[in-house]
Amino acid sequence: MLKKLLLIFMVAALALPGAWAGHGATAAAAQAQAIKVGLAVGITGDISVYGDPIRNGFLLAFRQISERGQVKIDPILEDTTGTRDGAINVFQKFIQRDQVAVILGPVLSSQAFGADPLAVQAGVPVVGVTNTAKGIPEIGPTVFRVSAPEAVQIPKAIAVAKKVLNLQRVVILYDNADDFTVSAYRTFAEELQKNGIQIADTITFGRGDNDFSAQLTKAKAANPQAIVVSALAREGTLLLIQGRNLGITAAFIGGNGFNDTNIITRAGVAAEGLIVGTAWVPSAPTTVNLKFYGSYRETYKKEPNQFAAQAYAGAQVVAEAIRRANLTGGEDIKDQRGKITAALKTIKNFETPLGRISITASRDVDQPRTYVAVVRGGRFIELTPPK
Ligand code: 1QQ
Repeated sequence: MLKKLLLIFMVAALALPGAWAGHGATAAAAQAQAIKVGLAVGITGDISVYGDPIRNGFLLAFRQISERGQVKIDPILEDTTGTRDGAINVFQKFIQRDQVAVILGPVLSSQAFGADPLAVQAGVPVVGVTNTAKGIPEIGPTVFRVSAPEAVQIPKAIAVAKKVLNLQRVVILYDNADDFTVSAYRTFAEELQKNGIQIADTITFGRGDNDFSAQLTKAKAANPQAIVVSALAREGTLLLIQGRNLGITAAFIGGNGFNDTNIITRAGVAAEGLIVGTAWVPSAPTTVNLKFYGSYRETYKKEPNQFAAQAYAGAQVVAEAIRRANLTGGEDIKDQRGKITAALKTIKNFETPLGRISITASRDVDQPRTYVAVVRGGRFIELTPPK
């Protein structure tokens, strides 16, 4: 099991240039007590493929922020596993035992719907970095997210896929046991209808299933041009592999659950041609993204993915809110939580690897530039429709 990880950061004497250039609160930060930030991540269990890059993104950002020395942050990492109860337990520890000032996470929307209400009740700000279902900020007045919701991403993916594949007829396969996959399924169905694309069949499965041959056989029989899949990574990977083994040649169009390079590694050629809406591409040519991409590869000896980039962005946003809140660490914990909540609302046009993002009046993210990607040659590349 993962031990509680407690990093007490040294404060550098001088602020370094970069995303924080122009702010000179170094002396105040040097005097301050560290502000506790809870990181709720599914490190073990069926969502560990997501948890690994998310943890890495958080820790990389906080290490770089501490090196700049403008805010003093004590990140506390806890494993939620993949369950709703796991997230609830971690939130309880963070709120009561650790007395954190702000929480980043949890990974899944289904976990957020269970755990975020505890934070709302205690007045603790929560910033979701990967929750994309409808209704996340609406959980309560201290809930924010930096992850572009599926309601924004799916319409773009369908519009591009329609042009690229001349899409007229699809089958939908979705996991009816998870809040995010159900929410994304509804958005897919709505969007397909709006675009006049026929849904020849709608077939369900459940999180934890291993054998999808019945569903895939049914899907194949409907002879679609594409199979639209709303799934988490584990089931999504199995669906791709088993679908190709059954001789399905139709394209696969996936939701946010597929935004993971591990799926490509595991599914191999079965992942080729997969189309997804994505909040990040490695090639985004901004200074902050190039720095993130390079330092992630150098630190972890692997490629970052969308989730790592979103975690990094979320940690940046939280650190910036702490800086703006002008905390000394000596305040009452209620005061810290309230001031960080207020400061989060002031984040506008803030430079991250996702581009310049803003927190809207309804505490959702406004991310002007998002992408549609396709797997080609074992990598996600941006997919642009023919003119
Ligand atoms: C959600 C998601 C998942 C794919 C996050 C890893 O988007 O649960 O909202």
